[in-house]
Amino acid sequence: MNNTSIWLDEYHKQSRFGLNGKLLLKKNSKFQEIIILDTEYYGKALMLDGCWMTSSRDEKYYHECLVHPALSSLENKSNVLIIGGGDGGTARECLKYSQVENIDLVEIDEEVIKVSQKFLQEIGGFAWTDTRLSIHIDDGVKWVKKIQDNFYDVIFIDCSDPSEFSHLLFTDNFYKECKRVLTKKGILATQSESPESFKNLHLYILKSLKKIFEVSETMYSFVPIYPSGIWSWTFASKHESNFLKSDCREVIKIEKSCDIWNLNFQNGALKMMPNKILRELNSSENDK
Ligand code: SPD
Repeated sequence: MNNTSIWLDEYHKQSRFGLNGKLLLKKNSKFQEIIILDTEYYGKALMLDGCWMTSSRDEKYYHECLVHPALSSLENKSNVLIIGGGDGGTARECLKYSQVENIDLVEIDEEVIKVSQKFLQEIGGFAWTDTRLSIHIDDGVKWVKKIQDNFYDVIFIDCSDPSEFSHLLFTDNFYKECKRVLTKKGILATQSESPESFKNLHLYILKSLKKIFEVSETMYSFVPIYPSGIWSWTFASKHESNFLKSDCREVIKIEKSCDIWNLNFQNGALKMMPNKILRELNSSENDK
């Protein structure tokens, strides 16, 4: 790759978000086009099939919000499943908890892991060598189908937007399977897209989880490099008591290790549902 700076844009609904930097890698895996751009402001950024996935500067906005509401509130958190998460950021945040004993990271595209280990070390970092982490190259939907009932304390869905190979992660059937394999008080935590740039999909996810689980809550914050910037994470459980209420001896230590998340931030972010989403969520329409 040469040394000249280029602009790379993610196109979304007649808008585009671009980063300027040096192209470190551009290749096609079995599943998608993978690009690494070295930018001055956002650090190294990963683009998959034309969509920005993460960057060393802004990844914490995403990974901390996905992981800590669930893990800080669960009494039992020894057994964790991450679906997707090939850049290692979600695993890194989970491994901050001493009670986490096992993480199965199930990523469909091995190349994403290899590229992240090579170019995005500041994201996955020590997680890749932690013996509590087991990597499985597999389809997350198929993986969950093979798992026995009541097995995982937490499931994190750390996926890209729906595509040919990831759309089944956004279905009622898959959410029901997740519910089956979760322990009694277990939590499903998923990125739930943007209320602005993916409004219909966002509503679909929220409505599905609300219908399938006994309790679900959505948290809003921002991920600067994603379309429209505003993003969401939704948490769901079969068990209502203490849902998302911090119950963790390590919480002060965890808060100190985070750049974005803390309990106050979380409490505010859980109250940020825009009125138009609230209204539609409570209406009967279900438009994917
Ligand atoms: N529009 C991009 C949505 C991507 C969400 N997942 C990002 C993966 C970071 N680990």
